[in-house]
Order: sequence, then C-alpha cells, then structure tokens
Amino acid sequence: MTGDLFRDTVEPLAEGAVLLREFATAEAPALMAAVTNIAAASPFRHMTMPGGYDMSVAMTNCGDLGWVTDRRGYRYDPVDPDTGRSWPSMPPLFASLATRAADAAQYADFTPDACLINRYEPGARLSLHQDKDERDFEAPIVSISLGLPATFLFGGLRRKDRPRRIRLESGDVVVWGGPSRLVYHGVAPLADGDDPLTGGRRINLTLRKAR
Ligand code: MD6
Ligand code: FE
Repeated sequence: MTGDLFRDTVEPLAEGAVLLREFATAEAPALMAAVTNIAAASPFRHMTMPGGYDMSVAMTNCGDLGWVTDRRGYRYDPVDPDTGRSWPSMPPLFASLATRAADAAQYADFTPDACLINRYEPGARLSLHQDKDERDFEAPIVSISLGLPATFLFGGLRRKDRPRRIRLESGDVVVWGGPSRLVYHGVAPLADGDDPLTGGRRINLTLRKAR
C-alpha cells in the first residue's frame, strides 16, 4: 500500500500529466544550494530569442546538454556558449528526485540528461510554448518549482486552446508526458513577494531526456 502515502497529493491535470504538490519540499534547501553552485560555474543569463528579443526569464543549465536560444534558433548544446565549457554536471539529487517523481506519475525508469534552470524576478514571464526540441517525446518532463509562487498556464495541443491557470508553490512538482507531452504552456508574470528560500524570486527546474 505504498500508494496511500502520496495518494492525496497526486492531482491529475490531463491525460499523462500530474501535479505532485510538495513532492520536493523536504529537498528544497538542498536543491537551491545546488542551483547556487551551478550558477557560480554557468551564470544565469537572459538569452536572445530568434526574433531578437531577450527573454525576461534568466536561464542556465546542468547535465550533459543544455537548452539554449540565440539569433540562430533553439537547440540543445553540450557547451555553455557563455563560458565555452561543458555545463555543470547534474547533481545526483536532481536525477533521483526526477526519477521518483516520474515513478509516482507512472513513468518508469526516467533518466534525465538535461536540466534547464529558469529564474524569474517579479514581472518575468514565459509565453505559451511547446517543448519540442528534445529528440525523444516518449520520455516525460519533470518540473520542480522553488521559491515564489507562480501561475502556470496549462493549455492544450493547439495554441488557441484556452489555458488553465494552476498555482505552483515552492516544492510542487509537475510531471507530464504521453498524450500531454506537447501541450502548450507558459508562466504568467511573476508577482512580487519574499520567499525564505529564494528571496524575491522563483526558480524552476525542468528535467528532460534531450537525446
Ligand atoms: C516554468 N516550465 O515552470 C516553465 N516545460 O518555469 C516549463 O516551461 C515546462 O514546467 C515543459 C515541461 C514542464 C514545464
Ligand atoms: Fe516548457
């Protein structure tokens, strides 16, 4: 009956997508300390979209591959273009937490090779998008939220599908894959606040299997 422990916290969002409230709360301080270490080696930066605008969300990565965007487009790259070196390695805690969360969402043996780290300051937002730069849409994506709460926009398979607004708090984990793997989603502009772990920011980790 191991399922009972988490039953009340597994909230279905759509077919193949679940919200695991507070799944990472116990590990949040250790996750945040690891993010600080990663950012010391590969600093957060506002990347440029192919259209020329800089993103309001600051990003860095860890793992074998990192997601990057510049005037040439989006891609996964084993090298941090700002440092010319490999991205920092993925802390074992990131991978183990992602595997456990995926397991709780009925995705067995998830082994991420890339982790995109997003940093939001008040006003920062992420417009509706699909995650489709990964080679393998069979694997789910595991998303871990830390710090200030955000309004997550969870849409449908068509851009025009009206998104649901889901409040994500520090420690919440979302897992989605299968029929929901290519849903449009985004994050509404972050509201001001003060969080004991992150100060006036939100951090989001998305763990992926990029190749
Ligand atoms: C964020 N998350 O929560 C942005 N993408 O800051 C994403 O864009 C995302 O949470 C794919 C899968 C899960 C996600
Ligand atoms: Fe995304």
